[in-house]
Amino acid sequence: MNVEIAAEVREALEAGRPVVALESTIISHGMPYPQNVAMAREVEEIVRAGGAVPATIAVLDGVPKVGLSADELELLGSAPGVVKVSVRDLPYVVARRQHGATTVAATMRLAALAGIRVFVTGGLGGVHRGAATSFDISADLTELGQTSVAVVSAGVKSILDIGLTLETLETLGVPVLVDGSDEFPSFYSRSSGFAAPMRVDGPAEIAAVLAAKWSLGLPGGVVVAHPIPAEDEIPAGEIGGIIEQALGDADRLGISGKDITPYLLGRIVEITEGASLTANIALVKANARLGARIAVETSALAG
Ligand code: PSU
Ligand code: MN
Repeated sequence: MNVEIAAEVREALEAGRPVVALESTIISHGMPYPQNVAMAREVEEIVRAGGAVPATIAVLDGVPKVGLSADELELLGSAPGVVKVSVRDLPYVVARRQHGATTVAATMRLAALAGIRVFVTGGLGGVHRGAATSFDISADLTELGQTSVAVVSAGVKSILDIGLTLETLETLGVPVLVDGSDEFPSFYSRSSGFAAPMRVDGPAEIAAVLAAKWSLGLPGGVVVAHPIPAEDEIPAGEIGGIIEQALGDADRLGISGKDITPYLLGRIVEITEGASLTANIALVKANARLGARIAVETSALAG
């Protein structure tokens, strides 16, 4: 597949300087316009301020791109008909020369093709509640099992079955690190009721785990769970009922498959009258700060 890497990103990679990949489904399908575009720009700025080069990844006119311009971010955030692209969708949007916003899975794959090892997002996909009958398990997990990229997120939302998601990651051999906490976080909340599979404290320790994994010849991803800052969190007790309400609405409307996650994200923003969006933006920014530091430590170790 022909992947177009922006000059700035290519130069940084060739020189061994830190680069952080960023996904685009969060822009096109995860947040409303215009907050989505503002978030995308600010996150790139945060990565730069942290000493790394940002590389937002998407498919534009059928070309997978690593590193986007401001106009391209605007287009992804505002144009109608941008396709949500997981790994299975990549060949189709490329062949049809469409615009696609890449999920965690597709972004990981394109980041790895470009040689990027650190990727920042908000939340991961996982095992959906009711997966025993729906079989709805995000391809993000499959990809984490095989593609050697570290994904910084605020954990997984309880729109998913968090316990089954953690079990599946264990089966796939994916280390799940939690930065600075003994509990796995649930996106809006610092708590989830599930213990941290592996606690780490700070970017140097995280970079050491990544280096150890890949130097042992263990391919595949690493989940770096970064709890939302305490001042931005929505307590689990508060968001729990809202998530139940959104899940009930999705059920009534018969929404399933690739549409379910975007629907739930949008519905939760509506029900909370924007409070969930404020928390979502805050956690992505915090993840970008951590991700840049991990990329800096990782390139220092490699150099
Ligand atoms: N979870 C969030 N925000 C998001 C997503 C998940 O809190 O924006 C997006 C990511 O792009 C993730 C995708 O990779 O949804 C998972 O979709 P699915 O469950 O259809 O695989
Ligand atoms: Mn799914």
